Amino acid sequence: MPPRKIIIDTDPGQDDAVAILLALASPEEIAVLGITTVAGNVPLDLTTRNARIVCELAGKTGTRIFAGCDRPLKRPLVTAEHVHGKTGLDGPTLPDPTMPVEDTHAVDFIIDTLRGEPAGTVTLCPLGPLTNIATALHRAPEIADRIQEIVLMGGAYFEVGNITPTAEFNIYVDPEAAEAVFASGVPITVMPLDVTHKALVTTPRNDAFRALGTPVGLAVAQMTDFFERFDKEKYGSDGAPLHDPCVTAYLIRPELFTGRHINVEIETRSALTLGMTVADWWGVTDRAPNATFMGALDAEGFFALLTERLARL
Ligand SMILES: [Ca+2]
Repeated sequence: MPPRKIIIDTDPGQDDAVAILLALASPEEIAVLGITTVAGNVPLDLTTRNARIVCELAGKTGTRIFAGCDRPLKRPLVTAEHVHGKTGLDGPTLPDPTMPVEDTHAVDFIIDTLRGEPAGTVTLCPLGPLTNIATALHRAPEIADRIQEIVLMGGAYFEVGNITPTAEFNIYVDPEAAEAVFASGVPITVMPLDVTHKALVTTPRNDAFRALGTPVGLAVAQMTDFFERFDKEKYGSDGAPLHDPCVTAYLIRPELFTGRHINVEIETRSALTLGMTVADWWGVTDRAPNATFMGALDAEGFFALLTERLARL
């Protein structure tokens, strides 16, 4: 099988960084056509900068990076420096990036790529708020039929929320964009907090990254050290959840994940539950299924894959 062609849409973020590294380390399974950036964890200038830093860390300076939307569709931007630090990539000390950003806007790149590649051969992998994807679908509705699949990190059902009591960050930041994407008819696979909170970087797992003895292994260990302090305090867990790498791991080893094909709707009006992913896990409505919502993860298999692939960079 030829590698699967993907566009990574991202707001790095330490866990975005690990997701990107995993994809770039896996050319047999994944061909990264481009990385598009969006405002989310930190503002757009920083997410774009961080995407370049990560590609340079991986030694993949030929990767094409496109800057996208700098704010949500209808709301002011909410960021998450309290989790990711001031730069969004706090932890390791990495050099200022020198590789270029493409002149084309991320939304134009997404549209042009989907028009140019054979229908059904390009997968979109959003790791941040869905602003770029929703904007592309709005501007060129015909691309919906050409997208192979959208595999995204966002939402929660049993874990409910992380930025509010009922909402996960990526969906909360741009709920109107999420609503448009979930209504698009494109096949969607969702990695919610229910799964990503099972991808915990325990001390032995982080030691395994560090023990790779490479710049990538050390940087990943330092990134995880930085942002796990937040989750340890908040949840009392053994380590930080690696949210976004669940998306790229799924493309390589889908059998590590199990879930249900269900209806998922996005709350856009309630003050209390704005951005909630209302997931009909138990099938109590007759609303049509529109997403495969993951619920379980083989965490040992996930970390074995991640460590093995990061060792290649
Ligand atoms: Ca992210």
